[in-house]
Amino acid sequence: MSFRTTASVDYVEDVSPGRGALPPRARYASSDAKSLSLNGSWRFRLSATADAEDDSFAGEGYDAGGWAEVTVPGHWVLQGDGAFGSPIYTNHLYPFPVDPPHVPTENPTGDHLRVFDLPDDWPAQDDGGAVLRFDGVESCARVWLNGTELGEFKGSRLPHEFAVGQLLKPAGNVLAVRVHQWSAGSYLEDQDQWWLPGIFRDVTLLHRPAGSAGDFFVHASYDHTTGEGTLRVDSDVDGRVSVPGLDIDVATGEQVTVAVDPWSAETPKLYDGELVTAGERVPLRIGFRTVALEDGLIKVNGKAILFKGVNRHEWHPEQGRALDVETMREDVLLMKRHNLNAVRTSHYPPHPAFLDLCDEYGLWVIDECDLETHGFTEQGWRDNPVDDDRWTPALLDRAARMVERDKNHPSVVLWSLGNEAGTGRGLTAMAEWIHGRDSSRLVHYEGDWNCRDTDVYSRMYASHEEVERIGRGLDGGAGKRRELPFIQCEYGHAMGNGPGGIADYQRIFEAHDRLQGGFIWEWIDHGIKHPELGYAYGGDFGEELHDGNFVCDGLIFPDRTPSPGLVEYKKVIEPVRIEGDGADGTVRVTNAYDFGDLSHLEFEFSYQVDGLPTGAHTLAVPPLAPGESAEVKLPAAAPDGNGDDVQWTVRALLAEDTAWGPKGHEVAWGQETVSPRTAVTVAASQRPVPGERLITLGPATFDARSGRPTTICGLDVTGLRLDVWRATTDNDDGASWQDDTRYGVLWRKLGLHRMQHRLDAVELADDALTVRARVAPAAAEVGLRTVYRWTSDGTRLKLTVSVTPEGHWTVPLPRLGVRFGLPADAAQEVLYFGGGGEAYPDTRAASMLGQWLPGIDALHTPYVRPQENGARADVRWAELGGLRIEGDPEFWFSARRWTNEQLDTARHLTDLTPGDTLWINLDHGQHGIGSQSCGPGPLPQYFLTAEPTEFSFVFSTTE
Ligand code: IPT
Repeated sequence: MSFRTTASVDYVEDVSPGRGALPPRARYASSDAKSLSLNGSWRFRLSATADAEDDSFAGEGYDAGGWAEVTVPGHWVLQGDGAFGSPIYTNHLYPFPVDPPHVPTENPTGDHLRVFDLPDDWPAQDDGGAVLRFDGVESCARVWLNGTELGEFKGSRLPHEFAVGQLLKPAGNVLAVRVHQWSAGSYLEDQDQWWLPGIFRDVTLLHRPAGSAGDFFVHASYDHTTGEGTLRVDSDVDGRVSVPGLDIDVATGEQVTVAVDPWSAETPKLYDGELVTAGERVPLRIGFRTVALEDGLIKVNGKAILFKGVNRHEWHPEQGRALDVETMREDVLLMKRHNLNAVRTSHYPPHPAFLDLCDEYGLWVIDECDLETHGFTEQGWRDNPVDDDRWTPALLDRAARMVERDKNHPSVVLWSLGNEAGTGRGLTAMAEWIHGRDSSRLVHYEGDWNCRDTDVYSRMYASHEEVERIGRGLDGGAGKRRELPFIQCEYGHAMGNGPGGIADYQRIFEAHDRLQGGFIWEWIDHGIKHPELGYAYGGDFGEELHDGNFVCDGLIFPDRTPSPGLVEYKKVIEPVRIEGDGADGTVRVTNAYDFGDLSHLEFEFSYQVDGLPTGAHTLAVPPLAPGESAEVKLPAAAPDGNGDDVQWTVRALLAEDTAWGPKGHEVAWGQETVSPRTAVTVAASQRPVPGERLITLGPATFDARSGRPTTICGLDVTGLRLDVWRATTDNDDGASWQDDTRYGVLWRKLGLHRMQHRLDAVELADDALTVRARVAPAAAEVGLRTVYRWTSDGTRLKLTVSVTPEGHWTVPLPRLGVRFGLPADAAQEVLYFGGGGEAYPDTRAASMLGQWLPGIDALHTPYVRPQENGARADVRWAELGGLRIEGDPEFWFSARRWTNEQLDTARHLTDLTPGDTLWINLDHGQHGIGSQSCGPGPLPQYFLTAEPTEFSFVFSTTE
């Protein structure tokens, strides 16, 4: 005999999308109909299973006085100081046994209760109805109003509405919502992010007056050959559509064509209009634009566009996916200020207000459906819901809820079926339905490389070489795919330090028409603010399965501070190219916008000598049309550098305030060296003088036994030696599924983090102190024969390091240089002439030469999981604590209050505590960064190959 005691919760494991909700419809931000926000504090009771409590709490008169409270919108696991369970991060693995549609018995269930009164001015019962709207609940909810059950639904990041008019009372309405963390829907929501149950988007009661608007579809196209826009608003409820700015006043369903300014991400022209039905006035914001697949290209308004995009998850370090509008605006402003023009809403439709902002400020959007079944990859995609007809209604429901909600946004140019869901009939059904419902946009899905259902060939993390091949049309593939444009819906994995190599991708994108750009993975680190750990990531809440800090892979830190990766990306995708062409005093300016000219920019020009600007000039640049270039003569002759570097810098700045950036905001820049410095020479005129324990040479003393400097120019120096180790970055370590070129792993295996320094000789000659050593890891034949040669002219001290690899080196070096310690209080800041901001060989596009004065702490980039960071490129000289260091050639500079080894073992930022030594690295070379935490490693040209090398530094006292 078998029986179940839980009949009342069968819906949780039902593959259907739900019961009782109204059909999906267009979403609009406001209208003259009344609405009541039900956000705020709700009574809350958490149960361990779906059926632990009966539904009596939903009845009127229930006393929930003893319950806890939570804030709606919110996730209960992020509230109550741990009393309500904790977040789980698994990446693509389901955190429960894969037996669809079944979910665990242990199914955290949150009963939410809210009692509300209608405002005094709420219309009377007989004036139409009312609708209760949930904008997002994870993952399954059952709803009651005043004791009457309204229904239940799944589809976490999609809206659900219920008709409630007949149930409302003027006062004391009881709204009860039972939310289950796990449901059949969870199988469709296996996105790489935290599992966060709760009512995490708004709950709103909407009055629906008699004759109010139903669903409506704003069709607003643009004909670039005539400059005219065509508007037609199809509406379930008849009415009129007016656009005063265009003298439009037509009936719904009626088409009108007038001259308009088109909408684009660069020129987000919106016309205010209104849809007026018998019972409601709905403000419209209309953008005219036409999206088409033409000549194998994605064209908007007749022009092929280039996506300079990013994947955006919704994230806030304290609120999780419950974002307020100001946070959304911050994202959009940051994107616009960093030259991004596109967002993929990975991997679900965002809060609708985000799309309003994209319309307003101008961003191309790939709106992605709330669908991912990635965990089925573990079983060869067997039982994948997207290839099982029983699930198709749920998939179609999700597609419809996205398209109907978001169809009136001009910013949305592509619909995406979802992410990482394999292939199957359900996806085809979604694509067919979307194509049929909205022929004005294209359909995207990455998971099917044959592009059976899609209008664009999309891939993720393809190598430079493969992208180039695709660009040349040499990628083979099925017939249909050959005709399609290509995008990388994910590339440049921004986990930790990186991504590297994005400038190289951009060059390839720009070289081939078929390549229409890409979307960096991803926008923000999903770190959770944590009292002891700073920011928590996978495993920090005791999850039995987790993927560590793979959830922290954004271009901005959890607190939305831009990481160096975003600064690099801004430079790589800048819409104006400013390049020198040698010594003849001209600069080449190219307009890399798709639509706009350069009239909104002003150009500023200056020379700098030894990194110090010699005065600013304006540069007259013609208002070039997209794609055009001009050679512009520099308005002044270069100053004489007298042996110092001379560069020019040209900056393109906003000429006026815009919606997203103030006048003077830097959009693009270019820099070129006109004449290089002559490196400092030191005559080796001094003889090292041996003492009992110390050797003196010019301004330095050395330990006689080890040959190591103990003081240089009066500063105590410790531990100076060759250094090849860096605290491996996430991109060095690579993802576990990557091939055998994960150098972070190979370096550690070889022992480069535990190099032994054997002293072979300390030699005193008339003109030099020479220290010979061999630097090598235990158990290996490879080593680096190292010679430190010290000379001095009496005031200055020169160190020349020669390194000769021995044995058979099969890996590049992480870094190559010297490191040493200074007393912790020796310096609080460093003045240097070199590249500003963090840079590595393949992340140095944004490194602008100049004199910079960062504090020591500002030289540390706070990656959520500590790792190598903060190097400054092309440093000619640096001064700190009264010590001046000049390099020949230029060097990489880092300073930190802990050792590389301490950095290497730290798991969280809070593990790093300043010690009594300030550690300086002067590097001749650094290995590239690449993107191997989820993509290809560094390109060969960024390898730091072990080969015979010599470099030198000159130490002196600052003047
Ligand atoms: C790819 C996913 O689409 C994305 O959600 C995220 O997990 C990203 O990788 C890595 O951070 S899937 C990957 C296996 C290529």
